[in-house]
Amino acid sequence: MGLQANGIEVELVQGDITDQPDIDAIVNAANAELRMGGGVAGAIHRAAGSELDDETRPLAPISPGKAVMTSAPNLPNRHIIHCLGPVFGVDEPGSPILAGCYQRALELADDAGLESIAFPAISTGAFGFPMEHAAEVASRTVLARSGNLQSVRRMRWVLFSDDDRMLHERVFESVLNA
Ligand code: AR6
Repeated sequence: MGLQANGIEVELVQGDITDQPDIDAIVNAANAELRMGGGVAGAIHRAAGSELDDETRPLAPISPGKAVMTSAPNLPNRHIIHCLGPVFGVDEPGSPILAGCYQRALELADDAGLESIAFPAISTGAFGFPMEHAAEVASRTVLARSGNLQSVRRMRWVLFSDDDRMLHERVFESVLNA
């Protein structure tokens, strides 16, 4: 389904973050070492291969709430933006740290002149954030930050299950249409 925030298109789809060929930058739910992991980081590093490790090694480690950008070897996108989300209940305060991830990723994409960016639901897997709470943080950050963007015109959330997509649809609709 399609929503808008300050004239920017916001899409919520069910799918795999490594299969978004019409998007300039995909976001990785990274670990601090920017290495292969489970979930999103596993899928991205598996698809990208060792060329990605060569790029990320000198940029690591990063701290919670931070993001760095690399190229996207062997993927259909121009860039990967690696975000380290907060571990729920450990990296506190969790909500502003998670909001910082989204904000920095949007800034990096915008500074690079990119038109489109696709996010997974950062911190909602291994890092334990409740999905609804994370969706509220993501949608509020979009609402707060989308007015400052110069080049980004399209944002997509790629949710792994249809239940997660429906939950995001409900939360984003209520925040963006309030
Ligand atoms: N495409 C889209 N979403 C996915 C995919 C995929 N291919 N795979 C999983 N998800 P997670 P985190 C969903 O654990 O919580 C890693 O091991 C998943 O269902 O990838 O930020 C890293 O190495 C969940 O809703 O990220 C870190 O150590 C969401 O993406 C740590 O986990 C995020 O799940 C990061 O944990």
